[in-house]
Amino acid sequence: MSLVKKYGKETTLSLLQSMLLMRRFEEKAGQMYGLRKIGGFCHLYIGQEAVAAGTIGALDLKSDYIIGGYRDHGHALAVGMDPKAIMAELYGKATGCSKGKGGSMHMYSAEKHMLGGNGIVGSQIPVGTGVAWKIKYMEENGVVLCYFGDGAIHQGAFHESLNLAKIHDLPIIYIVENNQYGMGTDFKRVSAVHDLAQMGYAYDIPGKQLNGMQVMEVYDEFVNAVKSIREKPHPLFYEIKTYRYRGHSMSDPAKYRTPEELEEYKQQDPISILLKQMQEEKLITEKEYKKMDNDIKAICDEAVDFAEKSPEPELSALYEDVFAEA
Ligand SMILES: Cc1ncc(C[n+]2csc(CCOP(=O)(O)OP(=O)(O)O)c2C)c(N)n1
Repeated sequence: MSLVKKYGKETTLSLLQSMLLMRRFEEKAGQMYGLRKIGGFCHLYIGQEAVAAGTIGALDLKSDYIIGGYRDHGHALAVGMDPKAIMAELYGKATGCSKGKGGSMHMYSAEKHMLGGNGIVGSQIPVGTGVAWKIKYMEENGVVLCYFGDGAIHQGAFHESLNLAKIHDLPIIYIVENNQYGMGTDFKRVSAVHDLAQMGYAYDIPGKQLNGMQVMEVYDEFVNAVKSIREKPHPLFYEIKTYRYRGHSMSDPAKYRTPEELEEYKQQDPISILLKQMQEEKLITEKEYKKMDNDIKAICDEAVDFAEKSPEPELSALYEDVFAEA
């Protein structure tokens, strides 16, 4: 049975909707960045949507947590954060999810268990491991999904974290989103190991490679992985092969790859693939898809309108949220 059939209309529609929201939101964000409405860094996730949708779709965010790197708009949308608060954060407005003081790399929501948005490459790996330790210590039932790029996998903190996670059997899934490039560098030029799924084995953590353009494969795997961790806590490691259509950030012309390569990946677009699979199983019509797309575009327009009309943070806000009350 196909995975689309196995999971049915409700689940597949929600995965499609989640990916489409990420895509349309970021197209809009890219456009607003071009108009200089958004300043600072802006790392788009376009092309990688199936990773966030497929993995986060398998969670229960009442007990589970996610933490990631600076390419975080997609994850923030996938956990259900308000697109208005995310757009306002990009605009640096007081109504943003981090009060306009974080920007693109610091999407955060305590309510949705989205622990960021971290700008230092690899810094989320020990922090996520710490959250998994807290879950185990407090005898909770949650799982942490910790995302990072292929550029983060050689950080010392990665190795220390995996070692600790295995020693204490922590409920964490490490996910390397291998989009094949760091900041202008093909990962094969900087990585002694090219099959990154192997990296967990050095710490006796099972590793697996997934196709990050096939959302249903990612989702199916994560439904089972999360279930196995809830039954008995342990760490897991996944390399999810994906591709970003845009440059590293808005200022990257992406000259390190050929137009043909980019085109080849666009032919495996995760949204088009799921749409086609759903159409084949008669789970969506062209008309329903068009309506979904228009509704999502309206949500993104509304987010821009909200951000435009929101106030700048007060100057005094500079001194707030610097220290936590103890
Ligand atoms: C510790 C540290 N070193 C360097 C940087 C600058 N930097 C930002 S992103 C990046 C490349 C990361 O690539 P990857 O993890 O593969 O993620 P991608 O951008 O491809 O999603 C670098 C070197 C940083 N933010 N932190």
